[in-house]
Amino acid sequence: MAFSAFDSAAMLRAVELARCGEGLVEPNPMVGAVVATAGATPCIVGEGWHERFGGPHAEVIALAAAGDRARGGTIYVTLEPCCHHGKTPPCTDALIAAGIARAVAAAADPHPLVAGQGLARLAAAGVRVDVGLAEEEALRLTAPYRRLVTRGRPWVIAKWAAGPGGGLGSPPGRRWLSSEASRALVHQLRGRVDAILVGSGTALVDDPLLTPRPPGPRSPLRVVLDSRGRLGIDSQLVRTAAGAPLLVATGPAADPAWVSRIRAAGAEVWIGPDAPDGRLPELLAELGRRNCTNVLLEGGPTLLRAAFAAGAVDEAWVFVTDCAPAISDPSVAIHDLPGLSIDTVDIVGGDILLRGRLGTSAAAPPGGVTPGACRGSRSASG
Ligand code: AOF
Ligand code: ZN
Repeated sequence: MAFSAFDSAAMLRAVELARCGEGLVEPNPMVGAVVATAGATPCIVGEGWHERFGGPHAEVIALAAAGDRARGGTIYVTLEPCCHHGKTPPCTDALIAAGIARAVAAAADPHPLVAGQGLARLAAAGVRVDVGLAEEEALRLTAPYRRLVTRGRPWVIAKWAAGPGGGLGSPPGRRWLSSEASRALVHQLRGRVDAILVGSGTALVDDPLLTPRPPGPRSPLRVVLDSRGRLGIDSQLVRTAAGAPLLVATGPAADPAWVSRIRAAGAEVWIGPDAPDGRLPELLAELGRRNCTNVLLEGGPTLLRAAFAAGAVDEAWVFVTDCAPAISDPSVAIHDLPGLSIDTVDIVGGDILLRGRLGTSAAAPPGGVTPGACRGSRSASG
């Protein structure tokens, strides 16, 4: 299928709109849609995106904006339209009822109740269906959703501060080494993920709160992987458990008296498998069962190394500071990470932020929403 320049522009606009739902729609996918008139000089008559979990889908919002002008027109949508009743009715029915003549989808929906059936339903109703335009962008956009739907585990973002050598995280006892601007960016990231995970060494030495400040669209579950049951009842994490959920993941050898004390303080204790190697993958599977779409791994070096060794990391955020190389653990460096490909390099405050994906992971391109992309885009532009 040859797509026109207008097709491409309309679909890239839909991708841009989809991103406006980041942090608000999960565990649903981010989806954007654009409705255009047909003919030699098409124009966009409606735009929309899935704005929040449980709310209307992108197509329905774009069709509402287009009104009667959708009849005989084309819809560009970043994900195959759904054909099942979830919290909202099937988008395929809405498209057919609106008289859409052509549907262009960037990629299929891996959801078992859709998986090609949405496109088939449209085709059976006489709608011309074209698939695969801007597929790479669409796959990146929905990579965390796809990870959850197809593998039952969340998308894992590993974040660490590194010296110029790129070593994996600062040793315990050193608080954030990067700039104010970097810290603000991390808090933004915290506010859009479902869980924040640290190892017990970091929890003991740094005594962190692990909350997004200021709050973001999501309130992440705070998780400590604490195999030996070392987290103190007087730690900031445990003391704030009543207000911000805390999950302490440990092993079967943990002292039952300690488990009881942690539970009595209002935290949840999850007891994983005996084998330490299996504990992190099992914990991620447990977070997947809880519908966590994105998990942020904040260190320290032991947990980060274990996560990389288990092939559990999908995306990396590395804040390279100009502090002395001695701040970072030289035993593992960025260039040792197999399959890490850096997508973006940004200057943030006084730091360099490298963001990339691991292995074959198709991450959402880091960087979030383009400023202004969501403003005033609902009404028809032509
Ligand atoms: C679309 N357009 O904008 C989105 C889709 O519970 P519901 O009704 O919100 O349905 C959620 C499912 O619908 C989700 O798992 C995925 O398969 C699909 N998401 N589909 O046509 C959208 N967000
Ligand atoms: Zn739908």
